[in-house]
Amino acid sequence: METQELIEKIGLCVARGKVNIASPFPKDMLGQEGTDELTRRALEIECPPDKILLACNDGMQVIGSKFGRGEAFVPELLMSAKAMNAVMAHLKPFFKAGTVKTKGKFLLGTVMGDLHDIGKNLVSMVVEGNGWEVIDLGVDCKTQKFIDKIKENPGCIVGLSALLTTTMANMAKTVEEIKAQFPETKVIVGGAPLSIGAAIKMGADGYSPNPQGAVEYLNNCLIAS
Ligand code: B1M
Repeated sequence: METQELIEKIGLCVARGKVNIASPFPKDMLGQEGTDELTRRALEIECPPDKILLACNDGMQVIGSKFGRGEAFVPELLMSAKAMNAVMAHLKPFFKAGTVKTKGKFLLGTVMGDLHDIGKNLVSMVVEGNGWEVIDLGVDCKTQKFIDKIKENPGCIVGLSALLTTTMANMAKTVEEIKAQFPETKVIVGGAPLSIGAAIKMGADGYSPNPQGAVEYLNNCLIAS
């Protein structure tokens, strides 16, 4: 396979969620190589890692948009995220070596009192898959935990997730405290009980109902800065 063909195939496998040759998903790609094998091969023939990453971002864009339009669902998104992670595992050494630069740091956590993390983990994977370094603080994060980590990571963008109507109040307090101590720090919120109105009311800079929207918000922050 030519270099360009290989790169395009990797992007397609991300969009379709094809992780490796053994993966039974998606059915129509049974027995075909996935992102794992293709990325290894691409790097062996010295494909530029940043070109591979760009193709993957396009692939994530495809599945993210489908998800946004209701044409793809959580399992497909998870498979694409998994396929993307398989690429990232191969590209990680290049990130560490500085050959490929991450776009910035995204500090992400589920707010205090809330143990739901499936959506947050999805956001984490998709954002990481789009070239950001994600610092995942986990679940039940007290405001102070965010404050401490912002101090350690100047310039980061913060993401808060909440799944319970009751923990939205904790989210609002966390946003308020972050904004009081770090007025320049951008905060995006998300999670099932949230809405754009609730996000504005609590003083957040951004809101997204899905991972792809979070990526778009982050990428727009880059353009604006
Ligand atoms: Co709970 N739970 N749960 N739960 N749980 C809900 C949320 C609930 C709606 C169920 C119901 O009653 N119908 C309800 C909340 C009601 C409300 O407040 N309005 C509820 C409740 C009440 C509870 C408990 C209180 C139950 C109890 O103990 N009596 C309890 C609370 C525990 C706690 O947190 N303190 C509880 C516990 C649990 C489990 C631990 C059993 C488990 C969580 C396991 C885990 O996460 N590791 C669980 C689950 C699985 C659910 C449901 C069934 C599924 C949630 C989920 O993962 N959805 C949920 C019912 C439902 O949603 N149908 C329910 C899939 C996930 C991909 O979607 O998280 O929305 P979501 O994430 C989306 C978007 O919201 C967005 O992107 C994701 C992908 O599209 N998004 C962001 C999320 N964060 C974002 C951040 C962003 C941007 C986008 O930027 C920063």
